[in-house]
Amino acid sequence: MNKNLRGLRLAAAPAAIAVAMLVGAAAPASAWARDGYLEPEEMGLYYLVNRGGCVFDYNNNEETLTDNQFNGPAGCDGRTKGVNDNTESYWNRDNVGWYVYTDWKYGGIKGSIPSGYTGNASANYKNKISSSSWYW
Ligand SMILES: [Ca+2]
Ligand SMILES: [Ca+2]
Repeated sequence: MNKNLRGLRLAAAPAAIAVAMLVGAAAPASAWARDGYLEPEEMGLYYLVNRGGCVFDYNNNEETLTDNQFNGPAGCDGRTKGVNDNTESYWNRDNVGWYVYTDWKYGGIKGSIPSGYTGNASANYKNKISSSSWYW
């Protein structure tokens, strides 16, 4: 998938919502970013080590994480807490790579998380990630 196709995918989401409403179907329980459930084509930042606690799932650049909070999974540790400077592990379920940064607006120390990679944040990143952007 090239960058243009990715843009199309993101732009297509509202259309999918409209179709679901037209047919009266319940919104899918999965495949939506920021819903607290990490699905394929999403990048996830976890509140605790070893993919523990809540997860912040996203699939578009986050210039800052100060306006994001943990929403799920249901009953998870860390729910409603802020994501900024508050993540200890990650799992990239997206088909692209993701950079994480220790400052907002893609500043500070930059780390790369290849597609499919999961792990615990090293000392440089643990509870310090503040923005994130995807890459090929
Ligand atoms: Ca999701
Ligand atoms: Ca954000």
